[in-house]
Amino acid sequence: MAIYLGLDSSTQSLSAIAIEVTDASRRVRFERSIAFDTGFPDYGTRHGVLPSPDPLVAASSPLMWAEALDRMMGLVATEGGFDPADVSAIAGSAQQHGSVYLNASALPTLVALDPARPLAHQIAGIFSRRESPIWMDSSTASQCQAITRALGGEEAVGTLTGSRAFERFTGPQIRKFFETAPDAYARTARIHLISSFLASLLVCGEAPTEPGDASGMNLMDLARHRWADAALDATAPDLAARLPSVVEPWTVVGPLARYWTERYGFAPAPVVVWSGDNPSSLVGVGIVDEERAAISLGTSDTRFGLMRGYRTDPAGTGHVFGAPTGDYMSLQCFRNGSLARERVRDRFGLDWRGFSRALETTPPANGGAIMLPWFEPEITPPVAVPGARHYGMPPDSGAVHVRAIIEAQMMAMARHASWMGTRPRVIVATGGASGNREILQVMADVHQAEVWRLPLGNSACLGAALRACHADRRRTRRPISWTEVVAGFAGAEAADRIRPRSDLEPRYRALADVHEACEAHALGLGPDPGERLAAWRRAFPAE
Ligand code: ADP
Ligand code: XUL
Repeated sequence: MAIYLGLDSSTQSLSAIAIEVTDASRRVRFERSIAFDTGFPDYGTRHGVLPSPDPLVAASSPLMWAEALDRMMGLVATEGGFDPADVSAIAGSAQQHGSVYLNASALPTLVALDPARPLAHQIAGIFSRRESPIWMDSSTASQCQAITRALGGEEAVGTLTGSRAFERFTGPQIRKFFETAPDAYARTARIHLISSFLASLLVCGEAPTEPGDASGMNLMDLARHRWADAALDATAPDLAARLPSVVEPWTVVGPLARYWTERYGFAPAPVVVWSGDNPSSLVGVGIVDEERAAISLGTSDTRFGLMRGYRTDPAGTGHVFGAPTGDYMSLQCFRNGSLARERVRDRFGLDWRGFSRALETTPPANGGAIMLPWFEPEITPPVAVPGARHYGMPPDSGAVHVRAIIEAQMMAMARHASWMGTRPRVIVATGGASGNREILQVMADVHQAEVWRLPLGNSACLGAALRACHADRRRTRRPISWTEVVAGFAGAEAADRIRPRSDLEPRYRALADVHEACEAHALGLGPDPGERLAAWRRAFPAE
């Protein structure tokens, strides 16, 4: 029997999933989440983010993430329902792009941790920057411009690193830190991604990163899987010495350190290099070929898929990351995901049941009501000045607003992912909101694809456990194919399938054009879409 532990430090919570894999059976032994806001109220986060007077700034506390890891490892040991010494390997994932800044005392402190005392008490002094910028930060526009200029333009940055320069990406964030706090930058010995920081805590050393998460930094040469000197030079001085190394995604970083084995009774199990939540989700939803795509409805909404060859988005809003399989993955990220849905829910005094009922009682395509739900600055398309925009919307109907936000989110995902070049017949849905079947029906109808819902909603965390399994089997010379790794947990047999209503195809195809026109108008790039909307209404009168 082998038990594999996966951890996921997301925007709002830390989760753990332990799976048991034998030749005959596969099952989940333990699943748990701790929400940061309620589990660690002393840090004062809201939805996992520290309050900031500047709407463009978003940061969180690396010490809180460490404390959460300590508490979760204790829960796995005491409530897992298995002997912690039976855990065969551990891997993890984390929200992407966020960075953690450590001073020179970090390594000696980690090496000397006392298993009798809580982790957070011992490591409070290892940071050269108390707060970590996270993916919701959009305060680095000038740094993005400077990096883009230095590297020869947007296309050049995209081709080299897999993405044009984005505000939330780690490189622009590092440049801002160097520009605004040069002394603290000088005191920084190591800059980690959140994933490599947490893996470093598990091995009490300096964990490397891997191409999946490293490609979210605007610093790695994506084709070569190594830091790109030109990108490092364009970002901050002496950066190479401050970054972790990049290794293959199945690399074992080291054994679980004495702090964890003595404190909680784990064996010194191999710790596999951690990745980002999106690459981890890719295998967590069972995507090991190009035929299916995935949509994650979490704090951010993301649409992603596996890519065998390397191609970038000509429009510049998409990303190419490394995949845990060693291939590439395409990804489109939307910032106004779950928190925007919650805004609409709360504005009309609904709970999630009421939200679902609104979707059931409103007609598909909503009589042409279009909302652009940019409550916060948006990533896709880039919107710096927040504010939801409405076209043809009755102002007071909660039900119409509910359908409008879901349809708009789905149409935006379908349109902005067209560069990926595949029109998947199956979309696997994951993330907190994928528990809502009515939302998934709209997803199926707008994309005209069958939507699969898997039994475990937290695919990033499951993906981490599956990566631990894959790496352990490689390590012990019993290699296992990715198809075999995901079977039983995220394969077709496990899915609840939601079919699209094919009669809605012309209606949504035409509405997507109206949505595009509204988006262009709202961005100042196109004329008033009133006439387009009226024409749509004539073509598809209310039934
Ligand atoms: P993350 O991993 O980014 O922290 P999750 O994937 O755990 O986030 O998703 C959390 C979100 O799921 C919550 O913010 C909430 O809005 C959403 N959610 C939970 N249940 C439902 C539901 N029944 N319908 C719609 N959304 C839901
Ligand atoms: C992806 C992105 C988010 C974060 C948080 O580029 O910014 O999906 O990984 O989940």
